[in-house]
Amino acid sequence: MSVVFALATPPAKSAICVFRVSGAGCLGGLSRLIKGSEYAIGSFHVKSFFGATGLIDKAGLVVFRGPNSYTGEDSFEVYAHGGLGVMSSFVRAFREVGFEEAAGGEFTKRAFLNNKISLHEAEAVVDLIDAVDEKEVMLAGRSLFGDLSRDIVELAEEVDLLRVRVEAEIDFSDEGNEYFDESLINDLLVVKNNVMSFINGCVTKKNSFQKNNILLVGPVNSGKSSVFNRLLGFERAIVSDIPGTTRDIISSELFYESNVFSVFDSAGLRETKDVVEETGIKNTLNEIKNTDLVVGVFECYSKSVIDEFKSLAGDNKFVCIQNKVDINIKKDDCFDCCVSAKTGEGFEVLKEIIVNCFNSKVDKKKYNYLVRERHENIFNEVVYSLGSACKGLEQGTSLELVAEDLKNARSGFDELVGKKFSDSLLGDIFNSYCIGK
Ligand SMILES: Nc1nc2c(ncn2[C@@H]2O[C@H](COP(=O)(O)OP(=O)(O)OP(=O)(O)O)[C@@H](O)[C@H]2O)c(=O)[nH]1
Ligand SMILES: [Mg+2]
Repeated sequence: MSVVFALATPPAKSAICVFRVSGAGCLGGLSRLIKGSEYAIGSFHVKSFFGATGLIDKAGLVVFRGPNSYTGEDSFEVYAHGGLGVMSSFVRAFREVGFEEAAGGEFTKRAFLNNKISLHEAEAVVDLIDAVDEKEVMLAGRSLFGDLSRDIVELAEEVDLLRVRVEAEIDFSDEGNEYFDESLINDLLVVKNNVMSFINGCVTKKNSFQKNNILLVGPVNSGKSSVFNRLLGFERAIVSDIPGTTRDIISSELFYESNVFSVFDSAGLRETKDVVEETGIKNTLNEIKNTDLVVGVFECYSKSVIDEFKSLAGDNKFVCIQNKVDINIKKDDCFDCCVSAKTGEGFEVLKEIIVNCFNSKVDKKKYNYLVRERHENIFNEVVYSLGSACKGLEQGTSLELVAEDLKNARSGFDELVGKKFSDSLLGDIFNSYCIGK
């Protein structure tokens, strides 16, 4: 394979930038770049790097010898000063010695092709990089560093053992013997249950990292934008005492106690003849349907008004808060929470209420592994094949068909870890990677 290089850190001014280079022959290019080959494998060195125009930088260097590297190939990493000019100079110098720019995910793809990691581990690498809070890190980390591979191998072996026994039965009956091992049916059910409990311990990104969308709604001027800003901790939305200030839906991310939420501010609802405001109100009404939690912001208590907003929220969770308690009498018994966007009073309680609203069953259940839709589809096929094998044994259908079902189940496990794969599958997986990974 060719020698590829990539900037593994973002192309932005920073203290240090890191380049990765991998591929047979890369160390020859390195000798030209550092004018020598005095380095110990796996040790950190500081070396002068030269391009066609002279010295580029004195930079850190670690050299790896395949197969003891991330990719399984000879490779090296350079830790240079993180200036944009330095980065361009390195890129030029790498090209001059014949290195090619790596595609996204190239390094991990090579690691997979060189049997350094399995396919699902390669997928978990992306999930770990994409993780934006501790919960996501924990789940992605379990798939990457945990026992997922071991569990899959064990289940595949259990299926293999069953198939061997079924095939022995086939040979046996070919020899004219009538004996049938009744325990096979029970053992097959046990394996199927083991597979089912393994699957129950898996969660997809869609379900675990469900978007926590929060929409602030309420009458005009109730202080929605002020509550929005106070939640975020900065002035994102325009606040004014003119009713109908907010027209567009404004959104921002809120990080709280290792949770991430998307919070949306919206136009206050009222009868209006203003065309722009009317559009804003329509947008609010549409957004209510897409949200997970609707937070109604009110200045004072009116059952009919609150009920109206509650009914707009439909099946979505609805939290009703009183704002401006610094100038109004608190109505603790009528609202879920009383706050003042002006002073910040009540916001810790409000954030707790929000977090608890998202403490869904996904959070309560302890999942072992993060999986993808690809895995889910394979799980379905495996369970279907095992079910069909069970039925076949119970109904006394041909043992050849039962063996075939078990073979199909086994092949699903091979697809999971990447023993069986197509080029298009690899393309789908690695195209979502960032350059340099
Ligand atoms: N005293 C006090 N004033 C507040 C509080 N929150 C908001 N206000 C004031 O109420 C007025 C309206 O605030 P906004 O946050 O713009 O209200 P809004 O609900 O977004 O208004 P629209 O976008 O027009 O629907 C502004 O003058 C704010 O300064 C509060 O907690 N206490
Ligand atoms: Mg507003």
